[in-house]
Amino acid sequence: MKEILKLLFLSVPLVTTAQNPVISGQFTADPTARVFNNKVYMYPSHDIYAPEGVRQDWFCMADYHVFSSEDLVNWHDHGIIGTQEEIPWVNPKGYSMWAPDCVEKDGKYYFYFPAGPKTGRGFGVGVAVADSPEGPFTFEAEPIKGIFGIDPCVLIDDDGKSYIYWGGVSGAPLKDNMKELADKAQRMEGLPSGFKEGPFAFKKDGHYYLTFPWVREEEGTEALAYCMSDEPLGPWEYKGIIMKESPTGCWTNHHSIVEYQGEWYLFYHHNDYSPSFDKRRSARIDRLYFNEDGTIREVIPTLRGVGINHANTRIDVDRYSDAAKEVELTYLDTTNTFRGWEVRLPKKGAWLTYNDVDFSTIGERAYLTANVKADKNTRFVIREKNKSGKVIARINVQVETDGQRRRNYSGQWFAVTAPLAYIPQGVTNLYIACEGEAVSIDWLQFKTPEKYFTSASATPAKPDGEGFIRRWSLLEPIDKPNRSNTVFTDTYLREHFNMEYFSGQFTIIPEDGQKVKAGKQRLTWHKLDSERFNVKLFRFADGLQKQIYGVLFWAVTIIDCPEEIKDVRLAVGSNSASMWWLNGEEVLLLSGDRRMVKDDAVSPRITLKKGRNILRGAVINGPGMSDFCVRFIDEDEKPVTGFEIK
Ligand code: FUB
Repeated sequence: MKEILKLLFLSVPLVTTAQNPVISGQFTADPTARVFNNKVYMYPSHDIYAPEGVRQDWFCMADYHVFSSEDLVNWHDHGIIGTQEEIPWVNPKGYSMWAPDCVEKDGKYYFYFPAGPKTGRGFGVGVAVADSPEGPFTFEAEPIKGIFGIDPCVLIDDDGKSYIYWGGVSGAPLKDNMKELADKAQRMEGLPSGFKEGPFAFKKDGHYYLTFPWVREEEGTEALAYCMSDEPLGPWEYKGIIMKESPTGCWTNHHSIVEYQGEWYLFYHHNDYSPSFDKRRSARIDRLYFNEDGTIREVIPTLRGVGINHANTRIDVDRYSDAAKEVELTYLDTTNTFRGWEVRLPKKGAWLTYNDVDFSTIGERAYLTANVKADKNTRFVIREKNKSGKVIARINVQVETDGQRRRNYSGQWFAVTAPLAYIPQGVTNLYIACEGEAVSIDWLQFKTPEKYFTSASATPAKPDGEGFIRRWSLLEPIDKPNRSNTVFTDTYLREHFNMEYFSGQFTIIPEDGQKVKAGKQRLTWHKLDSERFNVKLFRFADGLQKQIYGVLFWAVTIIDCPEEIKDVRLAVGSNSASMWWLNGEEVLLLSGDRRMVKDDAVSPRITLKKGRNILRGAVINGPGMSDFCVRFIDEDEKPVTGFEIK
């Protein structure tokens, strides 16, 4: 069973994205990051909810996962690499698989981990070996002799010698086999007094660094601190703090430091997804900088984290880089914190910034979708970089009063869209500010509309290979509120399609850009070629920022036949109901709540006269998508293609 579960994890990788914490859906504490084969691998410990019968107020961990990423934004979960039940010396009911490490030597990957043993007390440190950083790992039958403690970390020096550090803090050289101590353990000298654990050692520019979580004040919590030395096992000189204690009181912190593609990163943890119990933690990443003399600058934890977000992916602006102090951050759902956060800009002028968004994939005519919540109509602006930066988009948040269309109900989440006034180049920072009443934002996404239409050219078109007519004059949607499509009976449709909405409705041969008045609406005709066999009316309306639901569309096209073509049938599919007229005569009615299906309905036999034939259609829809596909078929149900579309 365990094997099956393991396989399932391996074959259904979880891809998680961006910002801090970097993994959601599961807890990931004590993250050790290593670079193997040009990717960053993260080996965290795996906090879980304690099962019944197991101590509820303590750390609880039963297995390890490994994650990898090429951009520090998208993380791939390679699944479980070891469980407490399968490792020979580990207590299968210990739930004590604490902070691990993994290093590579001569093409083999050595995974080190602490756990409670089957017999005896305390912690031992085990090792497992694999040919790949993702495993499968083979576990040694016994823990490493001479190590009693937690949190192993291994440093491989430039001369190939390896050293292992653990607990608070001891160290020893490792034999070449990486599985045994080459000498006895020694306490590291020169470290500041106070509780320490989770050592992470590394070497840079000839300096050895020993970094560790440290309780520097009585009754305090863990800060991250470091010492430096010219020797791998010290003596050490205390240098300072890398990260201060958690501002929200998470007792532990545990970290690793890694260089990737020329930049340095601090991996650490915080109890973001478990605010009321700090023993369920989640991995975070922030940039780390060195001073010229090799000392480390303090890292200020951010919600934004690291990596570049592509503008066309969902950007959780609640994980902002910086914000005005009145900005409020809350969980979307306190019963499921993994759903993440929402940010509230409570008043006019409240702002936040979100750094490093890449617009290079955003094309012309782009627009923005934002998931928002508001009680009253309001507005917010997105500028490039800062308060006086260029306006990228201004978003009007209209809270619905009649509840008929987009369902933008007060106090509930809904999506709003706005065209982009300006498209930044490359990677830039966003500045978002409220310009009216309070507004909450969950995410933003920039989009370039897929191409559904092009302007019709002057050259006549032909039906496509299957006979579908793709050139049409389409009128912008007429407001025709209907809550459901079930009202579209023959009687309703005859009455409502034959009503006059605009003058010349049954005779007009519209010019591109020609305007008509339908009630209070002033609407424009657009002469278009559809990119697809089905004419996507929904996309037509959406692309023009017009209403998409509860609407009536009118379409006209001109069929030019070199000869009379007898005994053809008009074959139509539409979403939803539609009616079609050829040369002024009704030829087909599609009633009811329809989906668009090719040749869903066919007309009686009709004749296409020599020369110009005017085909006119009207499509009505309540909620949902609207589109149609139209062709003529002959008596053998073959498409008729011997005409031009003008
Ligand atoms: O995750 C369990 C323990 O908490 C780690 O081993 C310590 O470093 C602390 O983070």
